[in-house]
Amino acid sequence: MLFSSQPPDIGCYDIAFESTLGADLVVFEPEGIVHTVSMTQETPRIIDLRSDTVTKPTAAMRETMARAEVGDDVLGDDPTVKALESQTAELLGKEAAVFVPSGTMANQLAIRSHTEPGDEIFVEANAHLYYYEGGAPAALSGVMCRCINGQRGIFSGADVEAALRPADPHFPRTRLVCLENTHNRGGGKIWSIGQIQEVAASARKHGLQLHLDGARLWNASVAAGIPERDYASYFDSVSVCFSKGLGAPVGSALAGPKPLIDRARRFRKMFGGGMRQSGIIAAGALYALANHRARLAEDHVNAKALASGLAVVSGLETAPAEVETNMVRFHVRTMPAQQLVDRLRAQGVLVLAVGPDAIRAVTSLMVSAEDIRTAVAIIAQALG
Ligand code: TLP
Repeated sequence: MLFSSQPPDIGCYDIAFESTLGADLVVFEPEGIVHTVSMTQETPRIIDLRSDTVTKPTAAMRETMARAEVGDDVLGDDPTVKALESQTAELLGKEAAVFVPSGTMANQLAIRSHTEPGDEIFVEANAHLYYYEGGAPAALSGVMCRCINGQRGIFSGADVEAALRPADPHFPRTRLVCLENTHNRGGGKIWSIGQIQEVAASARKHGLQLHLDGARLWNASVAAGIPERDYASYFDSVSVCFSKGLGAPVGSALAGPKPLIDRARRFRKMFGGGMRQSGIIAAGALYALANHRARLAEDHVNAKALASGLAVVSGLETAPAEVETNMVRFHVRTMPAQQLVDRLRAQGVLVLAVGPDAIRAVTSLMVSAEDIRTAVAIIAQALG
């Protein structure tokens, strides 16, 4: 319970730590009558497939966070943050890592640390760090982005070669090539090691650095059975998120060689990302690394099941064979995507429109196999 002795006035208090959905409520009535109401029957369950960022910390994670040893991390005093940074660096086979509040900050610190204003970076046209980060490469690093059109986020060494221009004062200095694995707008697509090797070889031939947006590298690793450090070995820097499928409430990291991470730490302060007793949230990330990585396989099974269920719903187009991790993208043929999103919301199923006729659904530890079956039925009904 959230309180121990004196009941407050009159009201309802959520006592479930795992989730407020389907939770029990303690109800205080006049005359000091206290009773518990199970909401499981009465409240329709919300099935939240908008993102894996909606994951809430479990009771065990919260307990670990509450007990975390902390200190002032900007002064280098937080033992839990230090433990997370060294464990992340180790997992990714890098010399050092820096803990940051968000995946966006990790990516933008990488760009800022690899470049100087006026430089050019190569990004895939749908890359999160270009498409979804508020124009940050221009605003925070003063770089030019040269877009490469990929196939579900994947491009080739030949694409890198084709985009390169000769060293000439007319042109910006090209410094960095960025990849994303898994690729968000590519529908959770995994880069194969062969594809990475090929792009890395072209980049290296021309003296370019490589950054990986590995917000969901954990998913790629579990799905492909390839350790994170094997993927990471082709890159100078790698960003990872603890706050997506891993289920930590906050936090990401940037890993790489020590001089680069020292430089990123300086920019972290400049960007306002120096946190103080951040061991509280780092503890959630450490818990997630230890306990929530292997279970991502369940999310992948659920995403496949969702796509297979939707494949036979008329009015939709989906390709179950393209589902490699925890994301499903489907197209709506009979109404605008947003209209279906609104109808589904009214029925307790949350998804996101990612184009005029495209919808994204993401599985995570917040949804069960049964939720997936329910969601398919509700989506079929909303279209009917
Ligand atoms: N992605 C979010 C939204 O911003 C779209 C989501 O719901 O998928 N890299 C990748 C590949 C991402 O998908 C995201 C978040 C980030 C970086 C940024 O992470 P945060 O939200 O922590 O800044």
